[in-house]
Amino acid sequence: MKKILVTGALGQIGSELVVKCREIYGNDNVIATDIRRNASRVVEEGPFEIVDVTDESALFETAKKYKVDTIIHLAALLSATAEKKPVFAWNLNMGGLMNALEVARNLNCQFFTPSSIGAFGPTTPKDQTPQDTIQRPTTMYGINKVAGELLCDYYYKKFGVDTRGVRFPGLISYVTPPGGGTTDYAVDIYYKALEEGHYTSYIAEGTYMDMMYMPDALSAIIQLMEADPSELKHRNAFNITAFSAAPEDFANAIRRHIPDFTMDYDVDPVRQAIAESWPNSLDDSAAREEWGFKPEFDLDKMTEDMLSKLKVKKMA
Ligand code: AKB
Repeated sequence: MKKILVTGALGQIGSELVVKCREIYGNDNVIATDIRRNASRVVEEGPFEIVDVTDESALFETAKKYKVDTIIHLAALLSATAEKKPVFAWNLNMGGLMNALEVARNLNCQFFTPSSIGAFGPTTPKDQTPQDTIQRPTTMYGINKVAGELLCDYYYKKFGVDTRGVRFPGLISYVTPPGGGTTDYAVDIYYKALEEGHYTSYIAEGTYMDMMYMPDALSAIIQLMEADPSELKHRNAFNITAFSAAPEDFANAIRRHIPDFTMDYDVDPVRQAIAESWPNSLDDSAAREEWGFKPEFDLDKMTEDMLSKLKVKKMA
């Protein structure tokens, strides 16, 4: 990766990935794009352009203007919002991906886009879900993710576009909150623990999903994009996980720092149904073997860091 264009750069992943990539590759070599502008490091510290990913020519012109050789396509709706707006989700998630792949093909760019644990469904083996297994998701988001994985493989096989991807679990970060996901509770719980000492979980006790702290997610993207292509047996997309946890595991980890923290439940049937259709835990051995994926943060290490960073953020 030398000159990178990032779509959805102000979202949960983009707002940290752009900063990290600029540290590695130089400010001018990471072009951030989004459909809006805000006062942030992403906008202020390097090239930033307003681009709607459903407008292929705008995306193409921006990529051409900056002579990019890599596209990291992050603009998408998450699972819970996609369930509320399925047609909009299809148009944005699939239309945006198709446009970004076409730009990558025309400008000969390397390409990354994230898939998700949402690419699995109720008939997928739930525990230690294999890399290659049944993928019959029952959500619009999941359908978009499976179709996206296949489309990226197609562009690799048919046109030789160097497409790579991971299936992200729930991502936890203190920088930019996620919006409209099923795993968002695992971020909200930390904010509420510090603000109110209490959290009401919309996901039921005993519901396990894979999770990951953002620094591990960012390293995974960069490591996979830098990986030797001859080592990659898979491409779109690798299972990756840091740990599997249910709401009560987060509560117990938080209590080791805030002993009076309490949690109760008010389960949201829509997000609970989505969570129940997803795996409890992934087998990420293909990512470990093919490109050396190795997360640094488990639940306790992440909780310690998350709470201390959020305290500093609150004081600022
Ligand atoms: C969501 O909950 O929709 C995302 C995901 C796991 O893809 N965080």
